[in-house]
Amino acid sequence: MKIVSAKVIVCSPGRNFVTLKLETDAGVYGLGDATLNGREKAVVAYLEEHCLPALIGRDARNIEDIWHYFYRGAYWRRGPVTMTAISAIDMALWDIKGKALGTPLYNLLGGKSRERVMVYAHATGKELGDAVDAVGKARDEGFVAIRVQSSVPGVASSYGVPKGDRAYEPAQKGVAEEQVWETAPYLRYLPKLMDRVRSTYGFDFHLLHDVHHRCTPSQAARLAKAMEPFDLFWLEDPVAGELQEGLRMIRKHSTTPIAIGEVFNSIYDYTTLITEQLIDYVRMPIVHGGGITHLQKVAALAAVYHVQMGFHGATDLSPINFAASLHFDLAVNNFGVQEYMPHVDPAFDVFKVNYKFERGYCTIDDKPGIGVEIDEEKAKKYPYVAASLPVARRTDGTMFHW
Ligand code: EZ4
Ligand code: CO
Repeated sequence: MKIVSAKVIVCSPGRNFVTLKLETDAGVYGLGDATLNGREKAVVAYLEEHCLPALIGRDARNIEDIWHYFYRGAYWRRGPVTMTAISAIDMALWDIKGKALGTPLYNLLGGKSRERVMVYAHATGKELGDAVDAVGKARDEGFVAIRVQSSVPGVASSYGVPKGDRAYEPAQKGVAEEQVWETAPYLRYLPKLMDRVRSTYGFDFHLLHDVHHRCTPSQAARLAKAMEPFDLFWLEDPVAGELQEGLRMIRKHSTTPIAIGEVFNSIYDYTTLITEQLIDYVRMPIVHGGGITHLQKVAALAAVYHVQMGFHGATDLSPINFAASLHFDLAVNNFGVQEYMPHVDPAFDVFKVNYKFERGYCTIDDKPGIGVEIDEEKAKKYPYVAASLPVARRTDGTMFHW
């Protein structure tokens, strides 16, 4: 089954998405997500200039070999751009395999370990009361796992809080917006927010929070300890991901579960964290972490150490990635939770999806392969818009982690 054509489709139905379409001489085609928020064109160029010419003519059935061809075959390996390109190729090949065999992806990954996938909602507020209300709203919608974020009093801009009444989308048109952040007031504020959430709604639901890389190791250790009375499902990205040693300090002081790695892109980002049992959940998504082929290896390593999967699922990952994640979540034994941020309507004008949300869980139908379709004519109605993620500075102007 030879790959006869490969093309990259860039569209912006509400936000930018990069999609890879591979066609075979058997008439079966596959789709893969290649979206890297704010760096979309770098992946497009890497695919078009460096990968796709070498892909034409290869046997689409040999997914493992093709993966290693693009991973080992690139002397300059790893990194988000390269790995996102490999992920897209890998997803499209698994989509082809499923379609060729007439079976959904989860069957190729070992079959269903569960019938539905627990997802967590985003509850966000411009102030403490709003955030608490947003948790109540998510509970009313049936969510059993909820991430809460809110603005911090006295801090100009906080991660995860939308402007006006729009849905939260961190990337903004043009060059990066510069935001102002300070960690100390946040450290004082977060326990108050969590206390109010738990005292209002009790403990019979999973509560999550994303620190978004904004603590030093000792601040993170202090925060994780302060979170213990609130029984978090996880504290996400407490320190910047590249400082792996930072996780040791958190573990010394607290048993609050830790999730990390939405910015990671290979198993080597995780080997120390998993084998030293410094984390509880893997966040690296299929779209940035080398695709299904590589995530299977990460999930297997994680399983040995009783670490669970908790895929990143923000709206800047396309519906193709979300569907692939649900197949994976259904299949692996060590599944924890899946992030769920519904896409805005125009995205569903372009992508026809095979999953649905119902009372706290997502299910996926049994269409072969990944099962999401793209309407290429509709995609043309939504041309690419250059956009960037914000950057953050401290109040004195020092560049900081966003
Ligand atoms: O900021 O995907 O847990 N979710 C997150 C996301 C990330 C965005 C960056 O593009 O941290 O909202
Ligand atoms: Co995050």
